[in-house]
Amino acid sequence: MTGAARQQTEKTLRCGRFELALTRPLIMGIVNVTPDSFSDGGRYLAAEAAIAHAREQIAEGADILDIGGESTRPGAVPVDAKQELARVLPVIEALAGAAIPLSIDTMKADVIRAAIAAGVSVVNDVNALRGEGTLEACAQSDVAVCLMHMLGEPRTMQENPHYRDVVAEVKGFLAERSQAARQAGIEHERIVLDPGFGFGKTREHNLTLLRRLHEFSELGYPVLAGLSRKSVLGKITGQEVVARLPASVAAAVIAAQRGAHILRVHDVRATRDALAILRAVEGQA
Ligand code: HH2
Repeated sequence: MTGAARQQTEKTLRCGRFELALTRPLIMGIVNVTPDSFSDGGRYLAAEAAIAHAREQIAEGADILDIGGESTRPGAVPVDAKQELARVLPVIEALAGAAIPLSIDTMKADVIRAAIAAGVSVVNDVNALRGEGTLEACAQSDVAVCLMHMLGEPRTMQENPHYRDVVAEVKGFLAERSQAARQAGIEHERIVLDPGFGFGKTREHNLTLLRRLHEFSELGYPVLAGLSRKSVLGKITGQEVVARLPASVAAAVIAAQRGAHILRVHDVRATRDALAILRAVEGQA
């Protein structure tokens, strides 16, 4: 299943000066420069701490680093572009010469433009480039874009989410957003899609999306899965956010087996080792 699902999509992801082969699942390390992220809020708020954490993730085998200055956890308080940039720009500038692509996790056009100017190669938008000017800001450059599904907005998204058919509806949304990106001039090989685990989804919705993740590869784009430390894992295991490493690694492996091309994780080394076992068993070591 892993190989088959992956082969249906593009073989490479074009992002700025980088071209990433999609022949094995890639690891996107999370660098949160926020006071309130759900799992590591406040830990890396100081730029130096975030930069050191990012360098550690590169040494551990991250393929991409995703830098975020605004929490999107349920109920999170929005920040303005100025504040977000003050958090992320020093980190991007310090890492811009890294050997791997940097991604900016944002929903704002001003942040996208400044981050691209500072050297990011990927724009990861949990709002799927629906915000004013965001599509244009990406189309005018050569960055890759990650388009994610979210029901509602972070403040209210976990208040009784409802779908008739969660896979069909999320797929329909991602098909529409990838079409919009293409029409704006973003080429096929610069687009990644993400079902958005935890963004307006119940435990059952998340489990259905993971169980049927391979169906998202039918859209013809690489698929990103972000399950690391999320509350669905806590609901199943009963573990607090700090104790969700084993569950996160299991979820990453399951996502990879179901065709995920990129895994967005907090714990790079553990995920890398687990994926190495999967590849060895599949005879692709
Ligand atoms: N999840 C989070 C943030 N950004 N981007 C994508 N593409 N997919 C995801 O699943 C995703 C994401 C939430 O996780 P985290 O960054 O750890 O927390 P917070 O939003 O509280 O900073």
